[in-house]
Amino acid sequence: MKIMVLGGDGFCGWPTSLHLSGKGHDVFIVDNLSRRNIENELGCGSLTPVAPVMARLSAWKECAGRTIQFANLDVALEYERLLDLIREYAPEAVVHFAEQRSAPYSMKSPRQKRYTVDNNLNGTNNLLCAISESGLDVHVVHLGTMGVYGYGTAGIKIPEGYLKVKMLDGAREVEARIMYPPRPGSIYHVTKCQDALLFQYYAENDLLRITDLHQGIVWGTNTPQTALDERLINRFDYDGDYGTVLNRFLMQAAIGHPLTVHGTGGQTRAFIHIRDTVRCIELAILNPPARKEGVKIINQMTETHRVRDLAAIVSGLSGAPVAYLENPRNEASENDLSVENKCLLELGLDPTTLKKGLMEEVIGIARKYAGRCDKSKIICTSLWRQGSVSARAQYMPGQKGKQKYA
Ligand code: NAD
Ligand code: USQ
Repeated sequence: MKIMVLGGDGFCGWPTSLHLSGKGHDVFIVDNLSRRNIENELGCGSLTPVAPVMARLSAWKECAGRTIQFANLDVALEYERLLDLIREYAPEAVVHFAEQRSAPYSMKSPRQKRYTVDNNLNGTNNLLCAISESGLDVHVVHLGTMGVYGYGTAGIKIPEGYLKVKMLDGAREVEARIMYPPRPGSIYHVTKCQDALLFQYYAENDLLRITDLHQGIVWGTNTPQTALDERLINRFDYDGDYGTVLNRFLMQAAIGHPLTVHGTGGQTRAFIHIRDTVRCIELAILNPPARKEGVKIINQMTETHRVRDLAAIVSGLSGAPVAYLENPRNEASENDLSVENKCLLELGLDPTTLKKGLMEEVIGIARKYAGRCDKSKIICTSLWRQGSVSARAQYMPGQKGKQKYA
């Protein structure tokens, strides 16, 4: 199949591109390298040494004998170029990763809030509008987030996108299937909820075929393809803005930093290993919805965990102490989360769950590149509400009285 991967230079997009190319698909990456620019803005890069994009592509050609094409293009700003590219390449599927994906970054200041909204919503609308204008039958596979649902606050197992409800019209009861009510917890998550409305509209009005993958937090770093050669290595975000919780804990364990639990660590979240991410995306591409079916929504996660339980597991593995920090976010201090993930299991996914060996593999990679870590970037500094206490204020290296250790 001909597959265009928007955001194919990123953490999920790069291993997905290699996986699809390795499976014999013809892959075309589109990326404006904005994530590499944000590294410069934040003064913090990937823990692993990520090669320049052209070096990555020639290393893949050398190792796998496969060519991946690349265009440096801003999906949110360069509509005509995107349209021309879609017309020329005529992909059968477009995988859409090309968004600003960090919740803390999206809450940093008005500039980042506005950038996240402009970038994510214009990018998604441009893609859908260009496919419609091209007249081609292209299946869009979008990477959405479990965070659109609000993490189980309704007290039921979270269904895959749609909810069966009974509505009361006076004494009359009416049954309906509605989209699960959105409950975003950051500006970033707001953009994913709004993407969903764009998908609904273009699927109904323009009959586009769209799959929205509501993905949990991705952990791990390498896939069999990215491990082939150091120039193919995947990025490993560890900083307070882009690093996600489990990879951060594993990296902190590797360098002997206390594990940075926010609040009580009672937040329960959905997780998926990067090796399953790439498999799920291929399954989604191979099983598109029919033209008039509406948006197909799939929960792309394999397990749920509470943050403090993860900290205890990683601490048990490594001996790292646990630091309970003031939570810089505005989120429920405790929540239960139960999620339906039948779709992918029925399509044949054999889930990779949290295993000692896999966690040790990540710790090993983090140890190997520990010298590249800037410890001053570890603590989260982005605040959900101005004036709230930052995690940094709570964590003062050398002043043990300021933090609580488990
Ligand atoms: P990432 O930041 O590593 O990758 C995103 C890529 O998109 C980057 O290479 C960036 O340069 C590119 N990009 C951003 N805006 C663009 C634009 N306007 N034009 C062209 N390219 C653009 O993020 P990631 O972790 O790979 O996440 C990819 C997608 O998966 C995101 O949409 C995110 O919401 C979703 N997701 C990620 C996770 C996770 O844990 N990483 C979990 C759930 C969902
Ligand atoms: N947390 C800590 N300590 C840390 C980092 C995070 O306790 O050092 C806590 C946070 O407060 C939060 C939870 O861990 O309660 C998850 O935080 P995260 O940074 O791992 O994940 P999140 O901000 O939700 O975002 C990540 C990705 C995003 C994706 C989302 C999926 O960056 O792109 O959409 O996971 S989900 O969480 O299911 O919405």
